[in-house]
Amino acid sequence: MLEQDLRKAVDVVRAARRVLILSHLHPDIDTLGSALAMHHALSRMGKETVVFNDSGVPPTMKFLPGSEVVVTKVNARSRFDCTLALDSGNRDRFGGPLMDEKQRERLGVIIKIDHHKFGEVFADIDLTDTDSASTGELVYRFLKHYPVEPDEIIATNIYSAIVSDTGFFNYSNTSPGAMRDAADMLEHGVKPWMVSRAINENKEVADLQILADVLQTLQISDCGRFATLYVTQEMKKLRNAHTYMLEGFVNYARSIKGVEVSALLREEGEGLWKASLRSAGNVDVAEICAKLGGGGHANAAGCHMNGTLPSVRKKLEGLVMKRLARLDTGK
Ligand SMILES: [Mn+2]
Repeated sequence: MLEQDLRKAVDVVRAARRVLILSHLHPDIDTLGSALAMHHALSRMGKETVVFNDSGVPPTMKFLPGSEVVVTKVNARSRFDCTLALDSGNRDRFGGPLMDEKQRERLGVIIKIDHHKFGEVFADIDLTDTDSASTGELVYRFLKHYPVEPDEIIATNIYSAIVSDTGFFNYSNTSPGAMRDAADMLEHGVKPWMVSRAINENKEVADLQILADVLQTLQISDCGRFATLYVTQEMKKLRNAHTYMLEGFVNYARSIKGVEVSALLREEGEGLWKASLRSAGNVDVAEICAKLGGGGHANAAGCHMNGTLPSVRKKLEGLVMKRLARLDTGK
């Protein structure tokens, strides 16, 4: 992220009266926490904000303070001085008003704040920092330019964003900066055990039932380094399970000794699959997903794929094996 772009964006937001805040489809806690922290801070600065998410807030994220302000429709006549697009590098992933070129004018200056690799150029000001573990940290850095001290509401949203994207400081993206920012949030009133309970210990019976079903689909490559799980629409229907319940399932496959890459294949439609990949650290799965039109981080990435389940799995396995072979030969 360029310091001069950051300053420009800070000035644009300072001068803005009406701000549209966008978070990505099928939201995670980083995108929503970032959006809500931004909303609270800007509201306290006297600005009018609209917080939009095309998929709405999943029940598992309603604990984020202020989540009730999120709307799934933006009035077609509203105009904004600026629009903040948080936590995705792909314009398509925001849905809603960003999708329509004709509506672009009413969105004002578009500012992207993100930490994903291989993002597209769609914003007027791009504040992407791929070294940041979460967008929540970038929002905190941004807000430091204004005289608003984080209160418990802002702090809880930023803290939740950081812990969710670092897996409670377990993933390889965990950095001194992420921990320092999280510690700052504790100074501003966050109760970490409450966030942990809200994220980890708030399950429905169906959550465990669908997990049990999905674990049955585990398949490991002959070499033992690539593991897949899948979930069909039929399986979801049987348990009355929602997509948000599948969050984190892919990590079970990665947790097996010797597995370097895991994938969860989720059926989205006839022959259409959403692949979520996780790496144990050596293989850059963002690179693999970028080849298939997706994106993400080195250790967590995703893409869409077409075909039958065996063909999709075979294609992924081929790409993973190629990467592993290159690693083995040190190229
Ligand atoms: Mn993120």
